[in-house]
This record gives sequence, structure tokens and C-alpha cells, in this order.
Amino acid sequence: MWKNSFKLLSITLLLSSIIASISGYQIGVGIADCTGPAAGVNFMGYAQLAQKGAGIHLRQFARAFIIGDGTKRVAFVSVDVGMIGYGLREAVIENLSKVYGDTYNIQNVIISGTHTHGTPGGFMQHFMFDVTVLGFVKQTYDGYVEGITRAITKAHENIVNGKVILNNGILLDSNINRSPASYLQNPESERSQYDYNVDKDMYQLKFVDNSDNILGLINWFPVHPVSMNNTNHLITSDNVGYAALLMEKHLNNNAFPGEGKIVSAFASTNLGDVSPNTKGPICIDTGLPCDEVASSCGGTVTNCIASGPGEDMFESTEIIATNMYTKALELMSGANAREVTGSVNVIHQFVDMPSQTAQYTLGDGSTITGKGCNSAMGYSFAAGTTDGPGEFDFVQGMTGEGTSLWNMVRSILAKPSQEDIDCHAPKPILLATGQMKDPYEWQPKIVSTQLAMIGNVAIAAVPGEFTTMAGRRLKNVIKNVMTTNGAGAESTVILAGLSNHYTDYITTYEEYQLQRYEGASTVYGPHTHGIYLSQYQKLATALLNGGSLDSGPTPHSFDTSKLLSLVAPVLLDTPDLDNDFGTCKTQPAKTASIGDTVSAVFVAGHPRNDLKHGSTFLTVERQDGDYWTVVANDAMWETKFKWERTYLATQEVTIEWTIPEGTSPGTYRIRHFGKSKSLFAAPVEYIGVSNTFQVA
Ligand SMILES: *[C@@H]1O[C@H](CO)[C@@H](O)[C@H](O)[C@H]1NC(C)=O
Ligand SMILES: *[C@H]1O[C@H](CO)[C@@H](O)[C@H](O)[C@H]1NC(C)=O
Repeated sequence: MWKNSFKLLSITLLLSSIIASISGYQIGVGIADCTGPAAGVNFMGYAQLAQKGAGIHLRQFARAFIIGDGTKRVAFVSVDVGMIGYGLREAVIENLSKVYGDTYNIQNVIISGTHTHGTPGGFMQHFMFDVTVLGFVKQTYDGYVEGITRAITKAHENIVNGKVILNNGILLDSNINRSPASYLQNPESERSQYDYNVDKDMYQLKFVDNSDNILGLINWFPVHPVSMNNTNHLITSDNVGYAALLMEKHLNNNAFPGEGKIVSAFASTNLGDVSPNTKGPICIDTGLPCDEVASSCGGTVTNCIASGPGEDMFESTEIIATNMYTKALELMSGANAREVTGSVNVIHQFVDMPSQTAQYTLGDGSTITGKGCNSAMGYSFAAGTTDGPGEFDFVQGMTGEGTSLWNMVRSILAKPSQEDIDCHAPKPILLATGQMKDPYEWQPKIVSTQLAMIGNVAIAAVPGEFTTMAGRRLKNVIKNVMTTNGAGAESTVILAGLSNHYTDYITTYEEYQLQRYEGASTVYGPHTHGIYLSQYQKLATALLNGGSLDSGPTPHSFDTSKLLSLVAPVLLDTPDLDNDFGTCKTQPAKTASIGDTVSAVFVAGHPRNDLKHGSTFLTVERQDGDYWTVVANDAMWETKFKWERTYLATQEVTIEWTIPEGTSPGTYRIRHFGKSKSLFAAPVEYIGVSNTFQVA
């Protein structure tokens, strides 16, 4: 008996060592639609109450990648959302645990938001982040949880043996620094080590099976997905989302969005001070440059707006997306790429930020010690940025007290304590969120920190938006731990931004002093960045030495049924007087050519009656004999789905299709799929169809 077991054990050991050497990693990729309510919910990002959703340009997707080495695994998910909240991640992990036990847990799941500013909000729970969306929106939250869960489930089901390949390269003309004056606060000796004031490197992990067939890609390039500005009301995944769609279309033989097997994410990284609006800011009323530090024109920020490189926001989105896609394609083809080998490891710890003290190195090499503060937002936070200015009389770079109106509002909410004031200096406190408990916690106090390694490639999952230099310093600290622990000189650190938790911005200590928007939004005070430097150093050291850390304190969690919500549900849809739901009120033109935009208007129910995940509100169809072939749906660049309330409960949708190159001539039609709701009844389906039209 003993002998047999021993024999079996040695055979197993022998086998597993052979398998390990020939099979490398276990890799699974998956993509799922996670689009939020298509209309009636405010977008998350610009904090503009007027920016309410009213249709779809590009659907939202969750893209999941599982990488295992036979012992350990890590799941990385990039999601087309503004950011990730603790509750969202917790709910995804809980859902997964019902099927997979503890295979996917708080330790090994990284969920990173792309930071698009064109998607529905209301899923964050912390009051600060839901207030501009009029509170918690359960439908958004459930839609995101469900989509992300499904992407990971699909990735799990697709696991095969494969390899990981790393590449990187420079992409120019696609990002600029939107706070160059802050960047200049970093010492010259440090800045001179870099060619640009933003990172221009795109990092790519390519996943292939053992026959070198591509499974998927994760690309990281630092840029805010704010090519679409705050006047946009159509759901969009913005520049990074469109880059992903272009790549997936290419790799999947023109499959429709989300329907191909090969998945390519363009994930967020140290984009804190990085804008895609490459023409830079000007005063749109006078054409003159804005004030460099205040980002103001004639004393207010409202007219200091950045744009470009295109003529309008759609063209700008397309240009930046195409640049990223083209670069990623070049990296994928493999020159200078290296295969990643070595074990998979991941470590996670929650940290109570206000109670931390850290000793760390500044840009000039000197050492400083400082402590965390209770969370608070500075005055210049309300000024917004040149990608989307604020609405009141705030400017950037405010280190003195502001107007009396805001001082009054502030004192109603919560007066900062003397300790808060001293701790955050030189930041003048607008919102002492750490003191604000009404109606519940405003900003997190306990945050998630996490570090994964695949061989000697580290992925640092950070809970917010690191600026360029803040990101570089963090990467250097981790790389230093790696090289001194024998991981080799070619060790690479990738920063995965807006992961797991959201805590606004993280600037360097030097940048913080100027109190532009990013510094004013660095919530735990001047040493926030230093605390992260020492925390990730600790994570890296523990991970490389096979040690483990305690899980840290438990973050505040919310009962979703008790969260404040001012977004009313859909009670009732009424058709218009003479026409039933689905009636095509305005028919498309009878003939059209490539490049033209064809449109049709339908009597509609509210799009919030159904998220239509994995489905569509519209199709464009071509007649092939007795059949109709779908040539476009609502997730594609060339279509737009626009919703409008025409009278009380009466609504219509306009469907537009810009006929792309390569469309075959023939007979076409547009269909609309919706649901309508009567009082106290569940929504019922209806279908609308337009007259046919000819594409010449
Ligand atoms: C947004 O972009 C459009 C062009 O697409 C432009 O007309 C408008 O002025 C921009 N608005 C803001 C606030 O950036
Ligand atoms: C997971 O949880 C959410 C709510 O937390 C729920 O709406 C969703 O349907 C659940 N199931 C799946 C498979 O995502």
C-alpha cells in the first residue's frame, strides 16, 4: 500500500514536472457585454448633472484573462466603466464563489476600470461618487456585476495550455500632459531621466496557445478616455474601448463586437495627468492660451477646454483609437518581444489609509516621513480639468480659501477639523469627506492594494489614478525589489490603474504642492503617494520571499437596499396617439451610398426596460433572397441609437447607420427591438421595422 502510493506519487511528480516544462501556463480569455441602462442615468466621470445618458454609440464590455501556473492563478479583468468600487468587486467575487468555490477570491481577482467618462454611473456606493449621478442605481450595478461575472466565467471555461509574451514600444502623438505645471514641480534631476512629461510606452501581454494561435492581448497605454467630451449623451467606451473593438474585429475575422473568441483589452494605467486631447487647451471664446496654473480664461475655468486631434469628438476618438490599435498590432507581430516564464503569484492587502505612516524617497533622492490624513477634497477639485471644466467659480491651483458661497456649503456638510487642515496643507479643504457620514460613508478609508507577478512581469493593481511621475516612482520601487531579489534586470512592472477600489488621484508629494485638480483630488493628503510606495514595496518583498501578509482591516460595505437613490424607475411607457410601439414614424431615404448616414425614427418604450446584454436595440439588415442578413448592431461604431422623450411617457428612438466602406450594394432595412411597460406590469417586447432602402 505504502509502496504503491509512493510509486504513484513519484509518477505524478514526474508527470507534473514534464507537464510544467512543456505546457507553461493555463490561460483563459472571455468577453461579456456589461452595458448599463441605455438612457435616463447620468454618466460617471465629468460630474455634470446635465450629462444624462440618452442612447448608445458603443456598448460596454468586460474583458477577462485568467493566467495560472498549475498551482496559483490570477484573473485580470478590464471593464469599460468609469472605475471600480469595493462593493462591485465583492459582488462579482461572491457570484463566482457560488460556482467555483474559492478559486476566485479577494486575493487573486484584479478588476480594472478603463475610466471611460461616457458610461452610466450610480454603482459606486460611496456617496461622493454617486451623488453627481443622483444616488445609487441598482440597475447599473447589477448590470456591471453580471457582465463582469460572465466574462470571468467564460474565461474559466476557455482555459487551455499556452504561453505569455511581453512586448513594449513607443506611441507618439496620442497623449499629452494636462497638468504640465504640476509635472514641473518634480525636480529637474528626476525629469531629465525621461524624454517626455507623459509615458509614451505601450505595454502588451500576448497570450497564445501551444501552437502559437493567439488567444488574447492586454495592452496598457496611459491616456484618459475623454476623447468624447461632457456634451456626449451616448454610451461609449471612448478611445480605448474603440481600440479594443478595432483589434477584436481584426483578430476575429470581422466578428461583431463581443462575439469573437479572441479578446483584446486596452486597460488603464498611470493616466492621472494624461489627456488624449492633443491640440491642448485654449480659451474657446478668444482663442488665447489659458492661464498655465489656474487653467482659466478671464478668471474662470468654463472656457478653458482641450480638444483634438480631430475636428470633432468622434473624429478625435477614432484617431486616438486607431493609433493605439495600430501600435498594438505592431507589438503583436513580435519584434523585440520576449516570452515570459516563471511562476504566477499574487498578493493583496487592505490598508487603512489615514492611519498609515511612511518613510519614502522624493524625486531628488531625499528621504521624507509623513502620515496619511482623513479623506478630503481640495478646492481645485471643483474646478475640474481642461478635459471637462467644473461649473462654479473654482480655478485650478487654489491654495487659499475660496468664495464665501462654498465656504458656507462646506460648513453645512462638515467642517474640517484643525487636524484635517494641518494634515492636508497646503490643500484648502472643500469637502472634509472623512468627517462626512451622511447619508453614509463618502469616500473609502480602507483601500485595496494588490500585486501580481507572472514570472518577472509584475502587475501593480492600484486603487486610483496615478499621475505620470507618481506611476514611474511606484514602478521603480517595485522593480528595485524585484532586481534585488534575483528577478533579473529585465524585470518589468506594469501599473494597472483604477483597480478594485476608487480613491480619486495620486500625485507625487512635489506635484501636490501646486494643488491643481489632481493634487486637490489626492484624498489622503500630501503623503498619499508615499504610503503607496512603501505599501507596494512591502507587497513585492513579501511576494518574492514567499511570505504572506495578513489581509488587513475590512472595508466598509454597504447594504444596497439601503442606499439613497433619486433615479426613479420606469413606471409607464405610452405610445404616441396614432402609432403603436415600434411604428417607424420617419422612414429612411429610399437610396443611399457609402459614407452616407441613413436614419429611421421609431415610437419606443424606455430603453431601461431591458439592458439587452448580448443582444441589441437595433439591427441593419441586407436582403439575401428570402433571408435578411444582419450587417450591423448597436455595439458598432457605424451605428447610433438615440433616445428621446417627446411627451410625458411618450418616447422615440432615432437609429442612424453611417454606411461603411465595403458595404455591398443591395436592399436593406433597419429594425428596432424594444420593450414597453404598462403600469404595474412587466415590460413586453415589441419589434419595429423600417421600409427597405437601396444601397447603391
Ligand atoms: C465637445 O466637442 C464638440 C465637438 O464634437 C464641440 O463642439 C464642443 O464645444 C465640445 N464641448 C466641450 C465642453 O468640450
Ligand atoms: C450576481 O449578483 C448580482 C447582484 O449582486 C445579480 O444581479 C446577478 O444576476 C448575479 N449573478 C450573476 C451570474 O452574475
